[in-house]
Amino acid sequence: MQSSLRPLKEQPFNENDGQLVLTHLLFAFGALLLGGIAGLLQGLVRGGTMKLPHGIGYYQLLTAHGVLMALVFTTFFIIGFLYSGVSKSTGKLLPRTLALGWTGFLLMGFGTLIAVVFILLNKATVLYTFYAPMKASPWFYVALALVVVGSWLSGYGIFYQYYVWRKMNPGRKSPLFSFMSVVTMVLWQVATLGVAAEVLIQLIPWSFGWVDTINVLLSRTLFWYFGHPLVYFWLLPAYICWYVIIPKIIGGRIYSDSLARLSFLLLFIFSIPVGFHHQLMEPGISDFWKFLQVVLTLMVVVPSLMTAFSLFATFELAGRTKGAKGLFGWVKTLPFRDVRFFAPFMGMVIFIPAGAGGIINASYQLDQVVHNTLWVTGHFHLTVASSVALTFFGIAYWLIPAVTNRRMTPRINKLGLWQTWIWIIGMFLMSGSMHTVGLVGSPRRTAYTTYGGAVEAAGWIPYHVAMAIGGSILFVGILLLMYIIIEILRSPKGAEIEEFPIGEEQDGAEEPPKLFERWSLWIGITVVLVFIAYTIPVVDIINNGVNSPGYKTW
Ligand code: HAS
Ligand code: CU
Repeated sequence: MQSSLRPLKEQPFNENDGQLVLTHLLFAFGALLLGGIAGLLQGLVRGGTMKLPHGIGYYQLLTAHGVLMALVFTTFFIIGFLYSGVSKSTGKLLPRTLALGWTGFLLMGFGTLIAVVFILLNKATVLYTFYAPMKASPWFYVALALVVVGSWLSGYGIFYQYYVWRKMNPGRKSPLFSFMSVVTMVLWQVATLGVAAEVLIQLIPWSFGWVDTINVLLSRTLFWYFGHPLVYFWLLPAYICWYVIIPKIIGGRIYSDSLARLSFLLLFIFSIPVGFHHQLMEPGISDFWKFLQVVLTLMVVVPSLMTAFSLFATFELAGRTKGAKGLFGWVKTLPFRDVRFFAPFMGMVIFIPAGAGGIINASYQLDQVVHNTLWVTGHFHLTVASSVALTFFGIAYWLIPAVTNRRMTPRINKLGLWQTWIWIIGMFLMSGSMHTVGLVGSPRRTAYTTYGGAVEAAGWIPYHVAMAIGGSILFVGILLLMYIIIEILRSPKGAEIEEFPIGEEQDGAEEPPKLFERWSLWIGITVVLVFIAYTIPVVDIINNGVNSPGYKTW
């Protein structure tokens, strides 16, 4: 299944659309490189192997790493990827869609630049969750607001394109890719209301000194109202690849279009009213409301299990049509030497233990053991930094050639396979150590310390060293990725154009219910659930929350 053997008769990708997509992707990978440098250094510091020069702080690097990786890399990549698929599946982007996409990009890009400058000036060392009462420069929060507003505009572009497509195609179900893009962006609109409220109503007035104190618990609650769906905003585009792209690459069919749509709708509904599972250990929220949100958290696991089922079905059916025998014979028919498949596939495999770790975190009592330890850091390096990141890398290898009308060469394929292996090995070491040492209590968000020679803490050091080694291997993976991207962009635009793989359904598949595209219904259910899960505790937090002045802890 090497790419050199694939015959291609692809139509050229519209040049204007391609430019918008490519600009987003390159910005994302630039952020990944800078965030990777910060990650490498902080890993080495925490492992006790180096000291930072020129007064650079550990927490300053940690902030840069988190903001650039978790917020900037993901958001820019996702918007670029969604626009590419919307263009591919609904036809070339309309002028208004393009205008919204570019305005969104400029606002987000400008916001990112300001935020990074303030982090580098050491005026915003508040980590990527920017918890109050740590107080950054007000311009850092203004910058974040710009990023959010920019991403809203990008979302409106996708909604507009979808709206026009549906008007012009009455009665037809929308293309699966565009439907999923709309769900992802609707989720994002509803989720970002929380962080927008936190930033605009609380953080900006407080950091400019217009008010003296801030309700800390309210700010964290608004943050996590946003922070949990944020992780699904990262995951859903990876799921788009798994549901829509992968079937085509493996020469199979989408197992069920209706099941895919339903799982996206369930992910949307249940991913929002669950933010308290990040605040299980926080005082000031009563057990009942935490418990209710834990139940909803376990509900949001269901559509991921549906996804796992659907993927296994796709793989097995594809294998059987190729003549696979026995219970697991189909595994051998999968194209492991095609990086477009292999990188996302390893993301799926890793998502099995990663998801199991999430269920542990969500289990109220177990969270008492792991909360604020390196276990949680291990959890999110398996989810977002492995399952999602590997999928995004696997997409980039064909998407960058496809939108620039180039070909993914066999050499790129081979380098991509190497890159995937390097990433897996680095992450196995790093995240494995984080999980293990977290279980014996090593805290997260902490610079190098020997805790005055305490015996328990001495036992953590070898794991921290293993984390540093894993982190260094991952950094090599980032450098190789950069090399691959440059190599792709330097390759000539040839007669053959890389395929944009979009899967098709099984023959004779049933139409999805019309209800699936009645957005008022799904948004309505979500709003009702949010009100049930949040109204009483938030009123309580507003009335009884403790107000605090700001602190500069760095
Ligand atoms: Fe999480 C903390 C619970 C999923 C990211 N999570 C975090 C943080 C991040 C994060 C960034 O309840 C830290 C935030 C911070 O800075 O404090 N998480 C969950 C649960 C899930 C979950 C229940 N998390 C994710 C995903 C993330 C992510 C996805 C990013 C993309 N998480 C928590 C909780 C905390 C938390 C608590 C707070 C902890 C604390 O104390 O602070 C679930 O959604 C997971 C469901 C997933 C599955 C797996 C399905 C498997 C599939 C693959 C199939 C494979 C195939 C291939 C087909 C049930 C779909 C196999 C083929 C073969 C041949 C083998
Ligand atoms: Cu969560």
